[in-house]
Amino acid sequence: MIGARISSIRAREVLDSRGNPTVACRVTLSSGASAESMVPSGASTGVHEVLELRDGGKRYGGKGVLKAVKNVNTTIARAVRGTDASKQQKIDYAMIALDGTENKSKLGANAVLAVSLAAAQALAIHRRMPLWKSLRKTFNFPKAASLPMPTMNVLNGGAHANWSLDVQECMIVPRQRNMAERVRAGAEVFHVLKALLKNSGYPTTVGDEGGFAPKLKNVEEAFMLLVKAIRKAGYRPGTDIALATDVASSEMYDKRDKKYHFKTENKVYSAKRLLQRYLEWQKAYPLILIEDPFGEDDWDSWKMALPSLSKKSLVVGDDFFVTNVKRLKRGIQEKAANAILIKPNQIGSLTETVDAITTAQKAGFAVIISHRSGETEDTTIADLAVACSAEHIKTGSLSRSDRVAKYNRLLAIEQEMGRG
Ligand code: 2PG
Ligand code: MG
Repeated sequence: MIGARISSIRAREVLDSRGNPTVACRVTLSSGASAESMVPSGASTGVHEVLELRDGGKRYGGKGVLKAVKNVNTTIARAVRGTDASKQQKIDYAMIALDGTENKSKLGANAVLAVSLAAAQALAIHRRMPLWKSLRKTFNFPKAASLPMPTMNVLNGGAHANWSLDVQECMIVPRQRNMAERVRAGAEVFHVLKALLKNSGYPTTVGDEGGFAPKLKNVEEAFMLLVKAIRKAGYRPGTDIALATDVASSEMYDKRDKKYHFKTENKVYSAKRLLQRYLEWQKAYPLILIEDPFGEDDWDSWKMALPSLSKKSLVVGDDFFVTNVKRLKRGIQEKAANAILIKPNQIGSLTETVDAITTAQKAGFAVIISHRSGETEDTTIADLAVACSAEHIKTGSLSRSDRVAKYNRLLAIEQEMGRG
């Protein structure tokens, strides 16, 4: 493509929403089109994720990313410069080959993904297209573009909020017809919830993903509060706004006794007993999505639970699949889940991310494009969700610019699609 050759690649160290260093990368094409990406970072990371390269030592408590930055500016830049940015697969596979490891530990997945995203963003500018349209052109997604249903994490727990709740996320899922109405409904419930918490004497400070983090009695109380807030805001629970949860149960699984430890509630569950509790939640609340109900290597429990759990909810693998096609294919074959959470930095390149998305879609799995708990102002996931017509996007609560940036981008995309 004329003018789309990569002429320069330049990475630098910036901060994420938790104040930790992360990689930013600017890619400039021969036409002059130029864009800068920033990569996110997780806290409750899956053991099977690719490696995020950190410097160690004293700077930033060991979390510096100068090694990853250097890898971009030297090794990767030398290999990728001159490549046509419309050949995303070629760029990504060149970096994968250069790295040569299973988990991108040589160059760092944060280095590789930063280049991968920036190349796609610069190409969109070169093509004079919004990113979602350009991604569709590059990857030829089979389904028509569509706006995802947001899953909004308004009550934060687990590792994101100092274990105020045993489950990591209690989310609301506005189901209105268009994005502007979904964002409005979400924000209205968020503010009603804040008032409810305040009136009951709970703190209304927010956790890493912008949701409230009160120390509630148990998960049921969290769901009850959400239903109350939905009603009070003038919406019908289930019909207008449903519920979702990320149990993030790998954080609670103990390999020694093979049980799930709800530390805050002081309860211990076998997988069978835990499934019973999930089924009770489904009976009492409009719970349409359950993420990581079982541990990342507890395959038998996933398989045991799917037939009953999937009657009312999407059963979503996050730490379980880690956006990895190999794990996903096993999950499809063994009937372990019916949906996948997609996080580009779990696998480390756009091409591999899209591979996971299309593999999932072919198998009839639902796709949820997701942020990380450590985020930046980069909004690529909003465009990706629309481009591949994901059923859902998970990008936090209705506060903090790192979260709201993605909702604002979805609002802009709705207008770009001529639907705003
Ligand atoms: C998750 C994510 C995002 P983290 O578990 O789904 O909400 O958290 O980025 O900390 O892995
Ligand atoms: Mg998760």
